[in-house]
Amino acid sequence: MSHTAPPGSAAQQEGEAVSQEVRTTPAPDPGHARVVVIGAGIVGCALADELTARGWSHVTVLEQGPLPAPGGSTSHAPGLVFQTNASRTMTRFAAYTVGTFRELAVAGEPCFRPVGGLEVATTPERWADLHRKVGLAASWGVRGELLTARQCAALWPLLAEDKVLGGFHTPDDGLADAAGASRALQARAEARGARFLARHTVTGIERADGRVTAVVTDRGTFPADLVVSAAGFWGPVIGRLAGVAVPLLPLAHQYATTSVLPALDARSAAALPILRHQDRDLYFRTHRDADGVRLGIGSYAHRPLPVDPFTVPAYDDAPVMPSSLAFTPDDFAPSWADAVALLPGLDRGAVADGFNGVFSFTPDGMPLLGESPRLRGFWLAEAVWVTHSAGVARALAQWMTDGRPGIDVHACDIRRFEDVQLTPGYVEERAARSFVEVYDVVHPLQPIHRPLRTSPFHPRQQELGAYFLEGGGWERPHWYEANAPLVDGLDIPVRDAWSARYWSPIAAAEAKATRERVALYDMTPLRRLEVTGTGALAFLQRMTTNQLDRKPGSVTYTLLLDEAGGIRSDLTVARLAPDRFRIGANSPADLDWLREHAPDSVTVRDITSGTCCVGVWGPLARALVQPLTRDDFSHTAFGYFRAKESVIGHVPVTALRLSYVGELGWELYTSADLGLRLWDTLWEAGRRLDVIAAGRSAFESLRLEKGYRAWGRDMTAEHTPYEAGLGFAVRPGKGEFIGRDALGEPGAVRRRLTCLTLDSRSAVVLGSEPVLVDGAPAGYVTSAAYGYTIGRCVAYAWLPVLTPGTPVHIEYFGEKVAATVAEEPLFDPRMAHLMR
Ligand code: FAD
Ligand code: THG
Repeated sequence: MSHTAPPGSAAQQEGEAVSQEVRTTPAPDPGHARVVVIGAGIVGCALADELTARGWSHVTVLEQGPLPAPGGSTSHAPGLVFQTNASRTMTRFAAYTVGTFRELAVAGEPCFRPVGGLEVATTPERWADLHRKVGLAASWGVRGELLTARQCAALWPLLAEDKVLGGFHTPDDGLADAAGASRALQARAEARGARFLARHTVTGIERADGRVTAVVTDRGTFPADLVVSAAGFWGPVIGRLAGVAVPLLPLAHQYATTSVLPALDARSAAALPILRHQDRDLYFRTHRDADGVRLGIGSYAHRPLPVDPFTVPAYDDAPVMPSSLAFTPDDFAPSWADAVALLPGLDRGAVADGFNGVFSFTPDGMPLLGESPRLRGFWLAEAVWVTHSAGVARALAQWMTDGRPGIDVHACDIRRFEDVQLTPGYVEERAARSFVEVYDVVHPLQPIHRPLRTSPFHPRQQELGAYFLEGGGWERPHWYEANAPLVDGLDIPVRDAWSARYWSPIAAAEAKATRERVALYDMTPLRRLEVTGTGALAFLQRMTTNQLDRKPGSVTYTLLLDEAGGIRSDLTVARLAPDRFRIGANSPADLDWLREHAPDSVTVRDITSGTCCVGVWGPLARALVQPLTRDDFSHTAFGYFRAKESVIGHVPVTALRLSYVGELGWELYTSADLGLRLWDTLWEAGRRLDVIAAGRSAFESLRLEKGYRAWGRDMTAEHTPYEAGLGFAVRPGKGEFIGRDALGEPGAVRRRLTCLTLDSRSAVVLGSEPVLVDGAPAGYVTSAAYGYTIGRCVAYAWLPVLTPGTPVHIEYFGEKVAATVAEEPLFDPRMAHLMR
């Protein structure tokens, strides 16, 4: 990439003076800090194990039920572990859990049996999805291969071969004994000094000055420096005691056991892989007892059966256990028929036993991890499956120990939710949907049609036929049907069914109009922070990597790093006045991270909701904007990466000259009440230039052509700036900043965020696919989009350092698609489009 060096002052900050401007929370001392873990299910036990392994010597686990089977979800989880997940982090949590459980045994019985996993497809859609899943497995390092129907039947003799199109076999998946593993982990933690107290019901969380101080139980109070709620589906109850929203919904899920099946002999049954029949929301495993072999059948096919965590009976009042509700046979009847259809031999048996087991679901299906921003010292480890338990425990223990989880957790972080996503109605509705979709083929862009947050431009967007998808609670236009006539005559490759979903050829027309004329982009969902106060400059200098000591009116692209040099976020920082900065940020965690470190002389505010932003981009952007303002918007008077307070028509705006799509233009910000007027003013003035509104689909294409990274997808805290190709935003010489000392040499990287182009002009990939170098998996795609200007699909991927021109393959639905390492950026390397 070519980058213009900011012309900022070379003045060096004095290290000492600056460091006083950042509040540093003293790291908890594992030797002295008192940790109270609430709940001794698999998560609490694994956490006690990981904490004590790191030298935490005052760990107390409080459990309301008896030990070792306290009555939570773990007590009777059938323990199927399928590692492959759309999320790389979840897959790695699972792989670590398998590794941990494999080393554990209770009374000579192993806590994990690697019988392998088999997912069968009975519909073409699922069969196609299994091809995609093999790719995910390869991307994340899980062994697996596709099998023919005959091979599936050889592995699972009961299968109706004629019903099956094929299967996905993962030899390292298997069965966890969750209750046994809990015992083994508890024993290991106790041997290192942890204390487990059964029959202690937590009834209160004491706090002072925004910190936890103690946990109150029915049998006394336990002073605590750190508290972790590992209370499973009781999470919201503990959350209420702490004044912290815990966005999960407990739902019952049916699990049945058959009568003894003579067709299954003990020896062959012991080797049967765990089996998933996701087209019918079913999974299977075997159970052996003195009488013979039975099949356990789990079903997600039934109606959502929500449970109010506040009315769950206490252990002694529950008929079986608090997490086990009475079986509802009517709900199971269709699943039984589906099971018999797949495994015809079953019709000689019957359902002998069953229960409706309760566990946690969240609005996005991901766990709830991390320290609450509302209450310091109060951590959550909720909505975690057995499958991910030890991996989650490791990340959390690491996080509590040195402030870094050691793996990208942003999609699991409790801070990922907006306030509006924490309301009970939202949580209940979305969590129930997570239940319904748990085994569905889910497209990465699959929409949720519930307008929640809308920008002031929303009515105009609707008039233009916007196709909306949700992001961060926002309705975001992906393209506008009004632009359909512009598609005529464009040469747009035909797409396969999967990549054609939630996509339209209109995106190509919008991208073209942006490169050739001018387009309006709704940038309102971009998170905006304001940092003010006498210490603001010194504070931001210390928090970020680039030189911000430049004159008011400057805009700087800069990074937030953690102490290990991992990228926590990338920001644009506009210095609007000596003590006033406007930041374009990413996740909600950015706000918390800055607030946590801000000294008293600095105020950090999130101003996203009260404001809005429209990007006016394209070669005609100046022709559109200049007549609307009395300020000089010429290149000399309003340079690239500069900011100005101005007026557009009657609307006061803050204008930033930058563009994530790589074209001339401005981001124009104003207050939300004036947004519609701003949009209309621009739209009216733009008519003579054939201005269009353009959506995120074009935006993605344009930003990838220009080589601009998206935090959370292309890079995370697992990556350093030099690896991510962002060394230009790092000024190690400017003075102290968080992460500086861990950075190393720019040239010393062993992997790189690498730009690839697909060789065939009609091929596309979407992201998360494995990349093969010399035929072997060597990395994975982060973002991908068709580059309409360059006429090829662009894919960014994490790969070992490769020279441009190196041929590679990307595996897409089982096909090996040829691609080539490219010099970046692909579009406008000389910056001619931006510097005019
Ligand atoms: P729990 O095991 O529920 O532990 C929480 C503990 O907190 C409980 O023991 C509870 O008593 C205690 N507690 C709560 N409130 C208090 C309080 N106020 N004071 C003190 N203690 C308190 N996962 C898989 O990975 N694979 C599967 O195949 C699988 N199948 C499942 C099948 C069924 C039928 C069910 C119900 C779940 C299944 N799960 C499966 C999910 C899995 O069981 C859970 O996600 C997991 O066990 C949760 O562990 P936990 O430690 O968070 O919660
Ligand atoms: N607009 C604003 N803030 C933002 C974004 C934005 N903050 C979050 C995220 N998006 C940040 N990402 C980028 C990525 C690239 C650029 C801007 C924001 C960019 N980079 C130029 C380059 O790499 O050549 C310029 C870099 C430089 O001169 O230092 O423009 O969309 N407000």
